[in-house]
Amino acid sequence: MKKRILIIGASGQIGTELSVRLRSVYGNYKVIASDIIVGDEAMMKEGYFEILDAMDYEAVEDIIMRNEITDVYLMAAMLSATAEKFPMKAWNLNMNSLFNVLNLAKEGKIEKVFWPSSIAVFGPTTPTIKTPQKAIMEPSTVYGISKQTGERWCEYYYNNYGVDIRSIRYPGLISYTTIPGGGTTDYAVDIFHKALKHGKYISFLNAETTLPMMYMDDAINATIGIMKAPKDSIRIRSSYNLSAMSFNPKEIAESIKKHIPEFEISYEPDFRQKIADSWPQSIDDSDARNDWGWKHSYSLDEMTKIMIENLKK
Ligand code: AKB
Repeated sequence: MKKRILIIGASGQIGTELSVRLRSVYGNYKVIASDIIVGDEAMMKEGYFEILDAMDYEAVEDIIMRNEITDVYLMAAMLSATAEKFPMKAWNLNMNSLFNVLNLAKEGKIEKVFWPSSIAVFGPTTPTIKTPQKAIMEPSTVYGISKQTGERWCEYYYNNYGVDIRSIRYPGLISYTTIPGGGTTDYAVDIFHKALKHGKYISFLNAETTLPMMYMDDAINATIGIMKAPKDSIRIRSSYNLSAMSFNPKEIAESIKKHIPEFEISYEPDFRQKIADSWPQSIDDSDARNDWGWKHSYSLDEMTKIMIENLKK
């Protein structure tokens, strides 16, 4: 069967880079990028792009049938900080978009689904260091509740309807192409822009707030890696823990100072501090490594170098 891919949420931070990479792997004409808003000029120009509302079942069905889509990457979501401000909007977007795709897969209209979960599925009662795949999950954020619920539904659709759903729990993601929107880990992207522009940054998280993080290339490799893995190797159908590095605002500032010695950071924690405090500091991702061969490539200093070099351009 020929592969035809649909990315929903292609204009976002992950969707933009995923579209570019999937087009380079499978060919431009096999990948349809879609979003409710237009995106990065290069991503839009390079291949097919359609405006699509992920919550509109008929529209999602139509684009899938018209393009004979086999694989869907559902990247549309409202992230943690924005979701605290608009709980019902976040719930509706995060859940309805998932049900639309799961139901189309249940009806046999698509073969394979990728849906991202997050470290936000964990909460204040979860062990924070090397958080295991299976741990207490009592998320205290709207976003976390939606992702945890989504995971339960993914597993249910796999167990009861045989839907080939694959998912990973992304940590905070850092990239230079597209600015993230509405997340708690977004400071780790913003800090590079402000360091280069103003030589200083006011962090909305305190100095010692350690969180799991990952350079975007690693996240894209993981996403495509889990989708390419043989069906039998995917033992977990809720979502896999995934890890690369952990750092706090003070540590990323130190890494930036190696390139911009005069860089200064100060701290003014806001409502996002509480969200960050409820999340793990580091993640045990041995199931992903053992089951489908996940491995990361980038460390904090390697990522810093790439971010600074590219943002300078
Ligand atoms: C957020 O900060 O909301 C996201 C996430 C960790 O899923 N980046």
